[in-house]
Amino acid sequence: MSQRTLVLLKPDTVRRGLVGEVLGRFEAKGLSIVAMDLRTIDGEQADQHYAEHVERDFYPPLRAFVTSGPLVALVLEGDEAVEVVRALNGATDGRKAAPGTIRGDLSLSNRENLVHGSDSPESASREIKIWFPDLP
Ligand code: RTP
Ligand code: MG
Repeated sequence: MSQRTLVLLKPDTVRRGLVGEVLGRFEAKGLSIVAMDLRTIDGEQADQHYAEHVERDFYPPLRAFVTSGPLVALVLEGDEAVEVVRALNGATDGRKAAPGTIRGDLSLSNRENLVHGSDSPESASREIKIWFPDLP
């Protein structure tokens, strides 16, 4: 079933010049870009996006990281897009993520792990509203 999912190419992806590499993997898989924007977010938008994590110990450095520079926000669409993107991204910790995944191939960090993908269709619709409120 065709789905939409919210993807972030986090500030480390932009800083490291890996936007083309990472975006290319999603495109090569067959997912369509429905919306895409380079933007720098403030702490309030980070809190909204990561509402489930704001009370966690790891949140303050995560908040500092995601607000540290421009990121690329995307809506991708395709068959089972939520699960497909999570599989392409790999495990959260780049040191443990399987080779062949974006994080497994390109990240050595548990925080600076290059990408975000919505974790369920419900999260995807919540996050898409936050990032692209005008998207039909
Ligand atoms: P994401 O939400 O970014 O797609 O990543 P995820 O589902 O794989 O991981 P999640 O548990 O939702 O964590 C969100 C982001 O927080 C950072 N993080 N740091 N212990 C730590 O220092 C820690 N744990 C998670 C990562 O940037 C992770 O992607
Ligand atoms: Mg998550």
